[in-house]
Amino acid sequence: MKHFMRFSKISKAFQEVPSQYVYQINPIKNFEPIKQFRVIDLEGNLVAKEYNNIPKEILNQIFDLMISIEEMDNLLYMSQRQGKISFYMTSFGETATTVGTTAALQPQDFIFPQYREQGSFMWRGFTIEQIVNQCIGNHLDGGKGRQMPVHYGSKDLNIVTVSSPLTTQVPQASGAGYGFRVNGENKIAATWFGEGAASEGDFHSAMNFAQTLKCQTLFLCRNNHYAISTPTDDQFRGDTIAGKAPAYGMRTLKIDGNDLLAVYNGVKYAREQIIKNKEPFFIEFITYRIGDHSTSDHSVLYRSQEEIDSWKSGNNPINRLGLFLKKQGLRQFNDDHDNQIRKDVRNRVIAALKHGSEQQSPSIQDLFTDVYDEVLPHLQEQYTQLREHLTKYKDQYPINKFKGGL
Ligand SMILES: Cc1ncc(C[n+]2csc(CCOP(=O)(O)OP(=O)(O)O)c2C)c(N)n1
Repeated sequence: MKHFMRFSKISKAFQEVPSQYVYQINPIKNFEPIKQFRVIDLEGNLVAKEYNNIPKEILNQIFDLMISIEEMDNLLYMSQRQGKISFYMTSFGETATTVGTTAALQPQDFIFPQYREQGSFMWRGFTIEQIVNQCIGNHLDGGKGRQMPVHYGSKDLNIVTVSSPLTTQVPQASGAGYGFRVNGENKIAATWFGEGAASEGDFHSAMNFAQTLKCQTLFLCRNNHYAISTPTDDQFRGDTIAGKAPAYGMRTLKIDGNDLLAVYNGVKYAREQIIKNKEPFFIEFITYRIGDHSTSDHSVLYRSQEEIDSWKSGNNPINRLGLFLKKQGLRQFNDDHDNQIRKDVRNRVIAALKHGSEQQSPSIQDLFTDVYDEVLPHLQEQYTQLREHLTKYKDQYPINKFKGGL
Protein backbone atom coordinates (compact mmCIF):
# COMPACT_ATOMS: atom_id res chain seq x y z
CA MET A 1 0.00 0.00 0.00
CA LYS A 2 2.82 2.34 1.00
CA HIS A 3 4.63 1.58 -2.28
CA PHE A 4 1.48 2.14 -4.28
CA MET A 5 0.92 5.56 -2.67
CA ARG A 6 4.44 6.62 -3.48
CA PHE A 7 4.11 5.43 -7.06
CA SER A 8 0.84 7.26 -7.61
CA LYS A 9 2.35 10.45 -6.22
CA ILE A 10 5.30 10.25 -8.60
CA SER A 11 3.15 9.53 -11.63
CA LYS A 12 0.86 12.47 -10.80
CA ALA A 13 3.86 14.76 -10.50
CA PHE A 14 5.14 13.46 -13.81
CA GLN A 15 1.84 14.17 -15.55
CA GLU A 16 1.89 17.71 -14.20
CA VAL A 17 5.21 18.57 -15.85
CA PRO A 18 4.15 21.03 -18.55
CA SER A 19 5.25 19.61 -21.91
CA GLN A 20 4.86 20.72 -25.45
CA TYR A 21 5.54 18.42 -28.32
CA VAL A 22 7.07 19.02 -31.74
CA TYR A 23 7.01 16.61 -34.63
CA GLN A 24 10.32 17.52 -36.21
CA ILE A 25 13.85 17.21 -34.84
CA ASN A 26 14.68 20.75 -33.82
CA PRO A 27 17.67 21.04 -31.48
CA ILE A 28 18.24 24.30 -29.66
CA LYS A 29 21.79 25.54 -29.26
CA ASN A 30 21.62 29.28 -28.82
CA PHE A 31 19.11 31.67 -27.41
CA GLU A 32 18.86 35.43 -27.54
CA PRO A 33 22.03 36.78 -25.83
CA ILE A 34 21.38 38.59 -22.56
CA LYS A 35 22.01 42.33 -22.91
CA GLN A 36 24.25 44.24 -20.51
CA PHE A 37 22.53 46.62 -18.11
CA ARG A 38 24.10 50.08 -18.32
CA VAL A 39 23.38 53.41 -16.62
CA ILE A 40 26.35 55.59 -17.60
CA ASP A 41 28.10 55.35 -20.96
CA LEU A 42 31.83 55.44 -21.70
CA GLU A 43 31.85 59.25 -21.61
CA GLY A 44 30.08 59.40 -18.24
CA ASN A 45 26.69 60.41 -19.70
CA LEU A 46 23.58 59.24 -17.89
CA VAL A 47 21.73 56.85 -20.23
CA ALA A 48 19.15 55.44 -17.76
CA LYS A 49 17.94 58.39 -15.70
CA GLU A 50 15.79 56.48 -13.18
CA TYR A 51 18.91 54.81 -11.78
CA ASN A 52 20.65 58.05 -10.84
CA ASN A 53 19.61 57.47 -7.24
CA ILE A 54 22.77 57.08 -5.15
CA PRO A 55 23.26 59.84 -2.57
CA LYS A 56 26.07 62.25 -3.47
CA GLU A 57 28.00 61.49 -0.26
CA ILE A 58 27.97 57.75 -0.99
CA LEU A 59 29.09 58.30 -4.58
CA ASN A 60 31.98 60.45 -3.38
CA GLN A 61 32.91 57.90 -0.72
CA ILE A 62 32.91 55.16 -3.38
CA PHE A 63 35.05 57.27 -5.74
CA ASP A 64 37.54 58.08 -2.93
CA LEU A 65 37.89 54.39 -2.13
CA MET A 66 38.30 53.40 -5.79
CA ILE A 67 41.22 55.79 -6.25
CA SER A 68 42.67 54.77 -2.88
CA ILE A 69 42.68 51.11 -3.87
CA GLU A 70 44.34 51.93 -7.19
CA GLU A 71 47.11 53.76 -5.34
CA MET A 72 47.48 51.03 -2.71
CA ASP A 73 47.60 48.31 -5.39
CA ASN A 74 50.30 50.23 -7.26
CA LEU A 75 52.50 50.47 -4.21
CA LEU A 76 51.99 46.93 -2.96
CA TYR A 77 52.70 45.53 -6.44
CA MET A 78 55.99 47.44 -6.44
CA SER A 79 56.78 46.43 -2.88
CA GLN A 80 56.74 42.79 -4.00
CA ARG A 81 59.38 43.69 -6.59
CA GLN A 82 61.44 45.21 -3.76
CA GLY A 83 61.14 41.99 -1.74
CA LYS A 84 59.02 43.56 1.00
CA ILE A 85 56.16 41.12 0.45
CA SER A 86 56.28 37.81 -1.41
CA PHE A 87 53.15 38.03 -3.57
CA TYR A 88 50.31 40.41 -4.47
CA MET A 89 47.19 40.65 -6.64
CA THR A 90 45.93 43.99 -7.92
CA SER A 91 42.35 44.85 -8.84
CA PHE A 92 43.03 47.54 -11.48
CA GLY A 93 39.92 48.05 -13.62
CA GLU A 94 37.64 45.97 -11.39
CA THR A 95 36.93 48.19 -8.40
CA ALA A 96 33.34 49.00 -9.48
CA THR A 97 32.54 45.29 -9.19
CA THR A 98 33.80 45.12 -5.62
CA VAL A 99 33.24 48.53 -4.01
CA GLY A 100 29.94 49.12 -5.89
CA THR A 101 28.54 45.70 -5.03
CA THR A 102 29.47 45.84 -1.35
CA ALA A 103 28.03 49.35 -1.00
CA ALA A 104 24.70 47.93 -2.22
CA LEU A 105 24.69 45.05 0.28
CA GLN A 106 23.75 45.24 3.97
CA PRO A 107 26.46 44.94 6.67
CA GLN A 108 24.89 41.72 8.01
CA ASP A 109 25.27 40.01 4.61
CA PHE A 110 28.03 37.43 4.46
CA ILE A 111 30.74 37.80 1.85
CA PHE A 112 32.56 34.83 0.30
CA PRO A 113 35.33 36.39 -1.81
CA GLN A 114 37.66 34.92 -4.44
CA TYR A 115 40.91 36.93 -3.98
CA ARG A 116 40.64 40.15 -6.01
CA GLU A 117 38.02 41.76 -3.78
CA GLN A 118 40.09 44.11 -1.60
CA GLY A 119 37.41 46.71 -2.50
CA SER A 120 34.77 44.71 -0.60
CA PHE A 121 36.98 44.35 2.44
CA MET A 122 37.88 48.02 2.47
CA TRP A 123 34.31 49.25 1.96
CA ARG A 124 33.44 47.38 5.15
CA GLY A 125 36.36 48.96 7.01
CA PHE A 126 39.28 46.56 6.55
CA THR A 127 42.31 48.84 6.81
CA ILE A 128 45.46 49.31 4.76
CA GLU A 129 47.39 48.24 7.86
CA GLN A 130 45.42 44.96 8.09
CA ILE A 131 46.08 44.31 4.40
CA VAL A 132 49.81 44.93 4.79
CA ASN A 133 50.12 42.85 7.97
CA GLN A 134 48.36 39.95 6.23
CA CYS A 135 50.64 40.23 3.19
CA ILE A 136 53.71 40.24 5.43
CA GLY A 137 52.29 37.45 7.62
CA ASN A 138 53.44 38.94 10.93
CA HIS A 139 51.88 38.32 14.34
CA LEU A 140 49.32 41.08 13.74
CA ASP A 141 47.84 39.17 10.80
CA GLY A 142 44.41 37.77 11.74
CA GLY A 143 45.33 34.61 9.81
CA LYS A 144 48.51 34.20 11.93
CA GLY A 145 50.74 34.01 8.88
CA ARG A 146 49.35 30.67 7.74
CA GLN A 147 48.12 31.77 4.34
CA MET A 148 49.62 33.28 1.23
CA PRO A 149 49.45 37.07 0.88
CA VAL A 150 46.04 38.49 -0.19
CA HIS A 151 44.16 35.76 1.72
CA TYR A 152 42.35 38.20 3.97
CA GLY A 153 39.37 37.40 6.16
CA SER A 154 37.39 39.18 8.86
CA LYS A 155 34.91 37.67 11.25
CA ASP A 156 33.99 41.14 12.51
CA LEU A 157 33.10 42.29 8.99
CA ASN A 158 31.25 39.08 8.03
CA ILE A 159 33.82 38.26 5.35
CA VAL A 160 34.92 34.65 5.06
CA THR A 161 38.67 34.15 4.54
CA VAL A 162 39.96 33.84 0.98
CA SER A 163 41.06 30.32 0.11
CA SER A 164 43.44 29.35 -2.68
CA PRO A 165 41.62 26.41 -4.30
CA LEU A 166 39.40 28.06 -6.87
CA THR A 167 35.62 28.10 -6.41
CA THR A 168 35.49 26.49 -2.96
CA GLN A 169 33.80 29.68 -1.73
CA VAL A 170 30.83 29.26 -4.10
CA PRO A 171 29.19 26.11 -2.63
CA GLN A 172 30.00 27.50 0.82
CA ALA A 173 27.90 30.55 -0.07
CA SER A 174 25.05 28.28 -1.23
CA GLY A 175 25.19 26.52 2.13
CA ALA A 176 25.22 29.77 4.11
CA GLY A 177 22.34 31.13 2.01
CA TYR A 178 20.40 27.93 2.72
CA GLY A 179 20.90 28.45 6.46
CA PHE A 180 19.74 32.08 6.23
CA ARG A 181 16.54 31.03 4.42
CA VAL A 182 15.78 28.17 6.82
CA ASN A 183 16.28 30.45 9.83
CA GLY A 184 14.17 33.22 8.26
CA GLU A 185 17.00 35.75 8.45
CA ASN A 186 17.18 39.09 6.64
CA LYS A 187 20.63 38.22 5.38
CA ILE A 188 22.18 36.95 2.18
CA ALA A 189 25.44 35.23 1.25
CA ALA A 190 27.20 37.04 -1.60
CA THR A 191 30.00 35.26 -3.42
CA TRP A 192 32.46 36.56 -6.00
CA PHE A 193 34.29 34.42 -8.53
CA GLY A 194 35.98 34.86 -11.90
CA GLU A 195 34.72 33.46 -15.20
CA GLY A 196 37.62 31.00 -14.99
CA ALA A 197 36.45 29.76 -11.60
CA ALA A 198 33.02 29.14 -13.16
CA SER A 199 34.56 26.22 -15.09
CA GLU A 200 35.00 24.26 -11.87
CA GLY A 201 32.49 21.55 -11.00
CA ASP A 202 31.92 23.27 -7.66
CA PHE A 203 30.30 26.19 -9.47
CA HIS A 204 27.65 23.99 -11.10
CA SER A 205 26.92 22.03 -7.91
CA ALA A 206 26.55 25.30 -6.02
CA MET A 207 24.12 26.72 -8.58
CA ASN A 208 21.95 23.61 -8.64
CA PHE A 209 21.96 23.33 -4.85
CA ALA A 210 21.10 27.02 -4.41
CA GLN A 211 18.13 27.03 -6.77
CA THR A 212 16.59 23.69 -5.80
CA LEU A 213 16.97 24.38 -2.07
CA LYS A 214 16.03 28.07 -2.36
CA CYS A 215 19.16 29.57 -0.86
CA GLN A 216 19.49 33.29 -0.09
CA THR A 217 22.65 33.48 -2.18
CA LEU A 218 23.90 36.09 -4.61
CA PHE A 219 26.33 34.81 -7.24
CA LEU A 220 28.63 37.56 -8.52
CA CYS A 221 30.79 36.61 -11.48
CA ARG A 222 33.58 39.01 -12.44
CA ASN A 223 34.13 38.25 -16.12
CA ASN A 224 37.41 40.09 -16.63
CA HIS A 225 38.24 38.28 -19.90
CA TYR A 226 41.19 36.24 -18.62
CA ALA A 227 41.86 33.42 -16.16
CA ILE A 228 45.61 33.98 -15.87
CA SER A 229 46.59 33.40 -19.54
CA THR A 230 43.35 31.67 -20.63
CA PRO A 231 41.08 34.04 -22.59
CA THR A 232 37.31 33.61 -22.45
CA ASP A 233 37.26 32.04 -25.95
CA ASP A 234 39.15 29.08 -24.53
CA GLN A 235 37.17 29.03 -21.28
CA PHE A 236 33.50 28.62 -22.24
CA ARG A 237 30.95 28.59 -25.03
CA GLY A 238 27.40 29.94 -25.07
CA ASP A 239 26.08 33.23 -23.79
CA THR A 240 28.92 34.00 -21.35
CA ILE A 241 28.40 32.95 -17.71
CA ALA A 242 25.09 34.79 -17.08
CA GLY A 243 23.47 32.57 -19.72
CA LYS A 244 24.05 29.48 -17.59
CA ALA A 245 21.90 30.68 -14.68
CA PRO A 246 18.44 30.34 -16.36
CA ALA A 247 19.33 26.72 -17.15
CA TYR A 248 19.33 26.19 -13.37
CA GLY A 249 16.05 28.10 -13.13
CA MET A 250 17.80 31.14 -11.62
CA ARG A 251 17.13 34.83 -12.24
CA THR A 252 20.09 36.44 -13.95
CA LEU A 253 21.46 39.81 -14.95
CA LYS A 254 24.40 40.74 -17.14
CA ILE A 255 25.82 44.10 -16.08
CA ASP A 256 28.39 46.48 -17.51
CA GLY A 257 30.89 45.93 -14.70
CA ASN A 258 32.76 49.18 -15.33
CA ASP A 259 29.62 51.23 -14.73
CA LEU A 260 29.38 51.91 -11.01
CA LEU A 261 25.72 52.99 -11.13
CA ALA A 262 24.66 49.85 -13.03
CA VAL A 263 26.59 47.63 -10.61
CA TYR A 264 25.12 49.29 -7.52
CA ASN A 265 21.54 49.30 -8.79
CA GLY A 266 21.73 45.72 -10.10
CA VAL A 267 23.01 44.38 -6.78
CA LYS A 268 20.47 46.37 -4.76
CA TYR A 269 17.68 44.96 -6.92
CA ALA A 270 19.07 41.42 -6.70
CA ARG A 271 19.30 41.58 -2.91
CA GLU A 272 15.67 42.72 -2.63
CA GLN A 273 14.58 39.87 -4.92
CA ILE A 274 16.52 37.29 -2.90
CA ILE A 275 14.88 38.35 0.36
CA LYS A 276 11.41 38.69 -1.22
CA ASN A 277 11.39 35.44 -3.20
CA LYS A 278 13.67 33.44 -0.89
CA GLU A 279 15.74 32.17 -3.76
CA PRO A 280 19.16 32.90 -5.29
CA PHE A 281 20.09 35.45 -7.94
CA PHE A 282 22.92 35.54 -10.46
CA ILE A 283 24.86 38.54 -11.76
CA GLU A 284 27.71 38.60 -14.26
CA PHE A 285 29.81 41.74 -14.53
CA ILE A 286 31.54 42.33 -17.84
CA THR A 287 34.84 43.99 -16.97
CA TYR A 288 38.56 43.75 -17.75
CA ARG A 289 41.63 42.86 -15.72
CA ILE A 290 43.95 45.79 -16.49
CA GLY A 291 46.80 44.52 -14.32
CA ASP A 292 48.73 41.28 -14.44
CA HIS A 293 47.00 38.27 -12.91
CA SER A 294 49.39 38.51 -9.96
CA THR A 295 53.01 39.42 -9.25
CA SER A 296 53.87 35.97 -10.69
CA ASP A 297 52.49 36.91 -14.12
CA HIS A 298 53.66 38.99 -17.08
CA SER A 299 50.52 39.44 -19.12
CA VAL A 300 51.93 41.04 -22.29
CA LEU A 301 53.23 37.56 -23.10
CA TYR A 302 49.64 36.49 -23.91
CA ARG A 303 47.81 39.77 -24.69
CA SER A 304 48.83 42.97 -26.40
CA GLN A 305 49.70 46.25 -24.71
CA GLU A 306 47.26 47.95 -27.12
CA GLU A 307 44.42 45.81 -25.83
CA ILE A 308 45.28 46.65 -22.21
CA ASP A 309 45.62 50.35 -22.98
CA SER A 310 42.30 50.50 -24.82
CA TRP A 311 40.46 49.36 -21.66
CA LYS A 312 42.66 51.38 -19.34
CA SER A 313 41.92 54.66 -21.07
CA GLY A 314 38.65 53.89 -22.87
CA ASN A 315 36.57 51.81 -20.48
CA ASN A 316 37.85 52.21 -16.99
CA PRO A 317 35.43 52.31 -14.02
CA ILE A 318 37.26 55.14 -12.23
CA ASN A 319 37.38 57.36 -15.33
CA ARG A 320 33.74 56.69 -16.13
CA LEU A 321 32.52 57.44 -12.61
CA GLY A 322 34.76 60.51 -12.49
CA LEU A 323 33.30 61.85 -15.76
CA PHE A 324 29.77 61.18 -14.53
CA LEU A 325 30.37 62.99 -11.22
CA LYS A 326 31.88 65.92 -13.07
CA LYS A 327 29.07 66.19 -15.62
CA GLN A 328 26.42 65.95 -12.89
CA GLY A 329 28.25 68.46 -10.66
CA LEU A 330 28.36 65.89 -7.85
CA ARG A 331 32.03 66.26 -6.96
CA GLN A 332 34.27 69.24 -6.57
CA PHE A 333 36.93 68.22 -9.05
CA ASN A 334 40.08 69.44 -7.67
CA ASP A 335 43.36 67.79 -8.56
CA ASP A 336 44.83 68.86 -5.24
CA HIS A 337 42.09 66.99 -3.34
CA ASP A 338 42.50 63.76 -5.33
CA ASN A 339 46.28 63.99 -5.20
CA GLN A 340 46.06 64.44 -1.46
CA ILE A 341 43.99 61.24 -1.15
CA ARG A 342 46.57 59.35 -3.20
CA LYS A 343 49.44 60.87 -1.21
CA ASP A 344 47.82 59.90 2.11
CA VAL A 345 47.35 56.34 0.87
CA ARG A 346 50.98 56.15 -0.25
CA ASN A 347 52.16 57.40 3.13
CA ARG A 348 49.97 54.93 4.96
CA VAL A 349 51.15 52.00 2.82
CA ILE A 350 54.81 52.97 3.32
CA ALA A 351 54.32 53.40 7.08
CA ALA A 352 52.40 50.10 7.30
CA LEU A 353 55.15 48.27 5.39
CA LYS A 354 57.79 49.69 7.74
CA HIS A 355 55.79 48.97 10.89
CA GLY A 356 54.68 45.54 9.63
CA SER A 357 58.20 44.44 8.74
CA GLU A 358 59.42 45.40 12.23
CA GLN A 359 56.86 43.13 13.87
CA GLN A 360 57.63 39.65 15.09
CA SER A 361 56.36 36.59 13.23
CA PRO A 362 53.42 34.67 14.70
CA SER A 363 54.18 32.50 17.69
CA ILE A 364 55.71 29.04 17.23
CA GLN A 365 53.57 27.65 20.01
CA ASP A 366 50.35 28.63 18.20
CA LEU A 367 51.20 26.12 15.48
CA PHE A 368 50.37 23.40 17.98
CA THR A 369 47.95 25.00 20.42
CA ASP A 370 45.75 26.74 17.86
CA VAL A 371 44.67 23.70 15.86
CA TYR A 372 42.04 21.98 18.01
CA ASP A 373 40.19 23.10 21.11
CA GLU A 374 42.62 21.01 23.17
CA VAL A 375 46.19 20.11 22.28
CA LEU A 376 46.02 16.47 21.19
CA PRO A 377 48.79 14.10 22.38
CA HIS A 378 50.49 13.78 18.98
CA LEU A 379 50.69 17.57 18.65
CA GLN A 380 52.03 17.89 22.19
CA GLU A 381 54.70 15.34 21.27
CA GLN A 382 55.63 17.24 18.10
CA TYR A 383 55.83 20.51 20.03
CA THR A 384 58.12 18.94 22.67
CA GLN A 385 60.39 17.57 19.92
CA LEU A 386 60.55 20.94 18.18
CA ARG A 387 61.36 22.75 21.43
CA GLU A 388 64.16 20.29 22.17
CA HIS A 389 65.53 20.71 18.68
CA LEU A 390 65.35 24.52 18.76
CA THR A 391 66.87 24.65 22.24
CA LYS A 392 69.76 22.45 21.16
CA TYR A 393 70.45 24.42 17.96
CA LYS A 394 69.30 27.86 19.14
CA ASP A 395 72.24 29.56 17.48
CA GLN A 396 71.06 28.31 14.10
CA TYR A 397 67.51 29.71 14.30
CA PRO A 398 66.21 33.31 14.57
CA ILE A 399 64.05 32.40 17.58
CA ASN A 400 63.63 36.01 18.71
CA LYS A 401 61.88 36.68 15.42
CA PHE A 402 58.87 34.74 16.69
CA LYS A 403 56.33 36.20 19.11
CA GLY A 404 56.92 34.72 22.54
CA GLY A 405 60.16 32.96 21.54
CA LEU A 406 60.06 29.27 22.34
C1 LIG B 1 41.36 24.39 -8.12
C2 LIG B 1 42.37 25.36 -8.63
N1 LIG B 1 42.84 25.23 -9.89
C3 LIG B 1 43.76 26.10 -10.36
C4 LIG B 1 44.22 27.13 -9.59
C5 LIG B 1 45.28 28.10 -10.13
N2 LIG B 1 44.63 29.38 -10.44
C6 LIG B 1 44.69 30.40 -9.55
S1 LIG B 1 43.88 31.74 -10.10
C7 LIG B 1 43.46 31.00 -11.56
C8 LIG B 1 42.67 31.74 -12.60
C9 LIG B 1 41.29 32.13 -12.15
O1 LIG B 1 40.71 33.02 -13.05
P1 LIG B 1 39.33 33.70 -12.79
O2 LIG B 1 38.45 32.82 -11.98
O3 LIG B 1 38.78 34.14 -14.10
O4 LIG B 1 39.66 34.95 -11.85
P2 LIG B 1 40.59 36.23 -12.11
O5 LIG B 1 41.97 35.84 -11.63
O6 LIG B 1 40.53 36.55 -13.54
O7 LIG B 1 40.05 37.31 -11.26
C10 LIG B 1 43.96 29.71 -11.60
C11 LIG B 1 43.80 28.78 -12.73
C12 LIG B 1 43.72 27.21 -8.26
N3 LIG B 1 44.10 28.18 -7.43
N4 LIG B 1 42.79 26.33 -7.83
